[in-house]
Amino acid sequence: MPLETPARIVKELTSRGYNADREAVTLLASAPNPDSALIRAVESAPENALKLSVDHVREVLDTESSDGQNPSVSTGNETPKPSTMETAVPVETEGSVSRNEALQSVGIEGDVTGQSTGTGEYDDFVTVFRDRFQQLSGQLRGRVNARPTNAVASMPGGSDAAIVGMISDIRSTASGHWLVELEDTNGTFPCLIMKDKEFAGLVDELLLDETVAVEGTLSSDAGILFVDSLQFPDVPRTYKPSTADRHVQAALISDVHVGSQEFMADAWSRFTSWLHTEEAEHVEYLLIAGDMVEGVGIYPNQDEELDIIDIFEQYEKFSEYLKEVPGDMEIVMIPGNHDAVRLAEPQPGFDEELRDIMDVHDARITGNPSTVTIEGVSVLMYHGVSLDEVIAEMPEEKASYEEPHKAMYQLLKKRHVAPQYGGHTRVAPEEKDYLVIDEVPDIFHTGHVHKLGFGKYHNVLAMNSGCWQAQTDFQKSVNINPDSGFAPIVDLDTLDVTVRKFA
Ligand code: D5M
Ligand code: FE
Ligand code: ZN
Repeated sequence: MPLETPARIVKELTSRGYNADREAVTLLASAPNPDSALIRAVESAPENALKLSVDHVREVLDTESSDGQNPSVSTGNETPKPSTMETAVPVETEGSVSRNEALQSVGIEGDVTGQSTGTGEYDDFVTVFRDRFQQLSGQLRGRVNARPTNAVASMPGGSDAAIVGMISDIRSTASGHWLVELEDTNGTFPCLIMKDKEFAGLVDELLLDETVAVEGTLSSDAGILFVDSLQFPDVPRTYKPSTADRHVQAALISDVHVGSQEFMADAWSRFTSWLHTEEAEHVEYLLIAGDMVEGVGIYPNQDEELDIIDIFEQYEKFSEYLKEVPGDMEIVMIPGNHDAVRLAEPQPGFDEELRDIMDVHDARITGNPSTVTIEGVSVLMYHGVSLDEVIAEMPEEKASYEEPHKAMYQLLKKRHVAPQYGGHTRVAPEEKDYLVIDEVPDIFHTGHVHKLGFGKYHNVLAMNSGCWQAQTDFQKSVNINPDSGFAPIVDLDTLDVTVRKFA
């Protein structure tokens, strides 16, 4: 497993109380027998040395190659057994790699934290829906010559007309056509999509409450619009994402689930050890898209699978794991549905008490969703609860657990992270709709479904980043087969992705 060798070497060295130069680690990793080389290097290290130098390692390797296999070293096991979390010395800022913190930059927008105004009254729901409609219809208005529904109703029969509205109903007719009711601030209007239209295949992508534009011809009594074209707010096909102007990378992860018996501590520590190696020297950002901990009382009988039953202790343990991340990396995190913040979206970032527990690493804590700009690249971070619904509503080829990024494409197309109201996704009423995707992001990062999948939609990188939890009994019962222990790494200068596996 050559990829993991530097990580194991760093881990092994730190568990023995040593750091090493980056080049020293690389040299050890490339030795014919890294295990024995490492042991010899440690055993022959100068007294009081805290760090193995590259010269020292070179010396060891030279003698090793001249006297062949070193008889004093047992090589029965090719791979040194990684130490357990409890015995590993957390490596903070003194890893073998140093990142240029002076160049790092993070900006945050669209964060509800501290801005929440909702009281939960009916009027607040009206306000948030009006804001959503205003924002999304604004995106569509320039493209069609739309009129309000009540004005369309008084046009002469047979006229051409266009409407921008929210979908309030979708029904199939006896003859297999589709009747879609659109609602705007003036009323509703029925629109008929004939099954033989070339865009009829788009009907199965439609979700209730999303905003679309239609153009067509009115029936002779002006009571219905025969639709000739259907448009989504969408991302322009020609969208040109911004990229970093230096070679710098971000690790995009989510769903750590500390506190669950299935949290994969070994995979996590292999990941964080790897972050200390030369291979990871350009990984300067770690973005975590929610579900830091397993939480309590999230689903029936969850307590039977909890390793830590106290929610605060779960966050304390999580922050210990966070300490393993090199101190010179920037961390940004948002909450998910297992975290101890309100479930309704937008979710504010963690409260003071939890921030205090998690302040070990100076991580930036922001709401779900939020747009985080790193090195000029905007990343829309959203936990992803609505993905379950998109997947449930759409045919397999358009959105599935096997290809979660395709469900993300749908959210980009609808320019809203939770288009359908009233299902799994609970929406909190606010003065503005934080869930609208007002600006096109360069990267869209979600988690929640515990599946790794990524791809480009109109040049936007959509990344669903898997999880750090093995399959739970509960997931087994609902047939969820998670992708655990992967860390997708994004080059911010090209938006290329490399997936690293640590499980
Ligand atoms: O969600 C992990 C995955 O498990 C996600 O796709 C939702 C799914 N899940 C969670 N709860 C349920 C229930 N009650 N029924 C069906 N599927 C579910 P996570 O947020 O990590 O629990
Ligand atoms: Fe999760
Ligand atoms: Zn989740």
